[in-house]
Amino acid sequence: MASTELPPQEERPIGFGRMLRKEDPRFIRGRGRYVDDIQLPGMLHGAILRSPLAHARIASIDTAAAMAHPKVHAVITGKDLEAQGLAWMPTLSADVCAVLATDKVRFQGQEVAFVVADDRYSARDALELIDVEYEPLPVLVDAKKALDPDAPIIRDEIEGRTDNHIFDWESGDAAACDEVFARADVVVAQDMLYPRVHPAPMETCGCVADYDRVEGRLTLWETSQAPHAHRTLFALVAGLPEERIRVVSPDIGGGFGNKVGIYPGYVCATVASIVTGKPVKWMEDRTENLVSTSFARDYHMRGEIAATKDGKILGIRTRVLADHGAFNTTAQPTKYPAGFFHIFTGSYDIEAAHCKVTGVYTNKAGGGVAYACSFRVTEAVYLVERMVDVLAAELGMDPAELRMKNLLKPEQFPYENKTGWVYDSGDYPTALRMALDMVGYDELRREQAEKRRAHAERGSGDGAAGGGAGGELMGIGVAFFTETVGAGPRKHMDIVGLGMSDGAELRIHPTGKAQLGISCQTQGQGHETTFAQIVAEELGIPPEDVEVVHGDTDRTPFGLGTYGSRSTPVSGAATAVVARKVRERARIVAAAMLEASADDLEWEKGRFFVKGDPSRGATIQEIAMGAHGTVELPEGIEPGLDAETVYDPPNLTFPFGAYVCVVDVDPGTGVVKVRRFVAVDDCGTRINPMIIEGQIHGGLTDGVGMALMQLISFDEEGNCLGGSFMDYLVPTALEVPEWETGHTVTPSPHHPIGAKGIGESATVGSPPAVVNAVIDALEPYGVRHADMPLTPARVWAAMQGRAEPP
Ligand code: PCD
Repeated sequence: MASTELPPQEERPIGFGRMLRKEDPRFIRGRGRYVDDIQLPGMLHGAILRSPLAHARIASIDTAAAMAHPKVHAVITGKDLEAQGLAWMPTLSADVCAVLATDKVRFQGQEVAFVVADDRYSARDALELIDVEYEPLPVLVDAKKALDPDAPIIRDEIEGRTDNHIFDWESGDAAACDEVFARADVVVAQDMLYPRVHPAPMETCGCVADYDRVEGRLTLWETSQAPHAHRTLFALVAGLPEERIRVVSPDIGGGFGNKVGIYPGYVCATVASIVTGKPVKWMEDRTENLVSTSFARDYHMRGEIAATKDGKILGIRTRVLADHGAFNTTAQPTKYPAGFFHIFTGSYDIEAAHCKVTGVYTNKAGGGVAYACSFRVTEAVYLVERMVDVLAAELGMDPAELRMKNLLKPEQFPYENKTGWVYDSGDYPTALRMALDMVGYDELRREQAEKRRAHAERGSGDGAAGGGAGGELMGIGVAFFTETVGAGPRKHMDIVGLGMSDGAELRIHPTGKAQLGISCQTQGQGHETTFAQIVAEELGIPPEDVEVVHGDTDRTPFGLGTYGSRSTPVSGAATAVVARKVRERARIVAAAMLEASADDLEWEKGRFFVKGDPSRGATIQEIAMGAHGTVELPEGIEPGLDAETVYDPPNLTFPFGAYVCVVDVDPGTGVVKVRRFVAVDDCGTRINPMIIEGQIHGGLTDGVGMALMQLISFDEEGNCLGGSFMDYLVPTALEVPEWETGHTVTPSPHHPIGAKGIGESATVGSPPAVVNAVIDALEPYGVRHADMPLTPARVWAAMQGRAEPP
């Protein structure tokens, strides 16, 4: 079957397998319901006044003219919020962040005032009537200068603060590293930047806040990847009773980590609703989303790798400077300020590893979220996969062969790496071999050798200036990655004190139809389908008959939300467990119905029958009716089949993959064309291969964007240069090849159905594959590294021996 084909309707799965997404009819008919579709009677509209300057003291704010606008209902400033103790709010990372600036602004685009008007146009018009007097301050843009003694202090509102230092964090064993580096034949080092990028979901962030003054009840429709966590934080921050807060995440137009945090707009809209007594909608525009909401990455890394001369990797160490912007609004489990960066040992059997990460403030938007990445795994994978290629170049070894030599072996699992992660399962060499076979690696290397010969003959040196002289440069990039997804065991992981377990509730109606309530939130991944498939697999109720409820705190059990590819590993496990509980209840009911002992019953998908007499049985639908009907149940057994559970994962899951990218670089222009891309992924048991492929296609496209196009940069004054899609380039079908995907299946031993996450694998694995390919293409020019994004200007500069374009 071709990979995109679906089985015919009569073979559709009652359980795992390809099936069309249950949610798609409403999306393709334009019936999705996003936050901005919500219209409430009497609803007002909010807009945010943002700072044009990156660092400035606020001398005064005059709101009189805006207040006088006939359609304006309220203008809220930091001073107003201060009176309620709401001018600052806690971040997800033990810092505070300004809701509306009081003393000064700390990045361009920071929230300064909130206007509430009859409609969004009037609200925006009135922003221009607010008069803010700023006194400019020196601006800190370069993270490398953040700790200089003469650097401007960004967070001088914090008592006693005299620098821009946020944290130092270490993992691994520095002394053990020193020892292996001392005895290694070869040591290579490389500085690299994983630049600031932005999740840029199709739908920007926004909310509708509706505070009922009589009932004291707040309903908040939000673009949130974590409705339950948001409700708890709203209760803690605003002092509202948690049972009177309902957070609803309706359809979400992409999250990618951008919708994990709580943004000032949500708080302002809530305050505005309390003040005006009316529902208030706030939706940001594209530029607001790009300049003010959570960015990702911005890791300045120095990697070092030590090896023997025949290519056995002995140790790896890295020093990282992390630019967190003006507020530490990154979202990471409390114990790990650098997220899961300490999985930078990658997929290799390494004797010693050490990392040290230093976080600093700069005059940029705060963040450092896991954009399609489980808490900084992306940075870690990029580091190690680039370093392996740098080592291969130094040793003159083929990068695929060097990887094969160092990959963990199947018999080493479960494997504890040198920074304490226990990889659950894997068969790495098989995946790499499959990827190399699929792409025809040896043949490609032959083609490349030929092209390089021709190129050299025609004189590669002046190719750059000469517009195509010497022909195209061909590059082949290999990357192998291991992820750590499914955060996570409560004993190790929490976010602001909330343990990372997830609940699930399963109701079985008398007619045998089911309703599953889950705490995670789909943003496009297709949970309404795949979670129904998990129930179907466990109970034999067709997925069409299982309604999946999510994204509404009033209707679903508590849990930490969707990010870090945790839904399948945690909520998916909860779903399998709760379905098994239902099955065990069904066994007792079936025994009563069949007048047999529960132990004498056997289960086949969807039906219990008496051992040795398959004709005496009851389907799950019959049992459901029986359980709700008048069947006499044993002492102490409650009627019905409903069950609930809370799942605390014993470990994370460790999906992995082998990627090969082929590029052609035009030596005259530096334009990179991705010719082919082969991705072999392993996410353990596959629930819906069609959805998995969709996830991978999307992630690969994102990865090409990061590697070649996307960048949020700033000028010396802190002006954001990536504030629109004219400057911040997101990839389209034109920039990407026809993806070639393959897979292996190595189930997770501790997950009830053996599944691992997949949502972020491709964004994690593809940037190093693309960059490795481009650097490989530039081999005739002696290029060892160039930083992303590898735009034509940067590639061309690298060919001239320069790090940056002029
Ligand atoms: N799956 C299957 N099987 C397996 C796994 C998985 O089937 N084994 C599927 C599921 O079920 C779903 C999906 O697939 O449906 C995914 O999954 P996961 O991996 O678990 O993940 P989740 O949690 O669900 O999700 C999340 C992710 C993330 S994280 C991100 S970024 C992104 C992804 O997801 N985002 C998004 N993807 C996506 N897609 C779409 N469409 N949209 C969006 O937004 Mo972060 O951290 O937030 O940054």
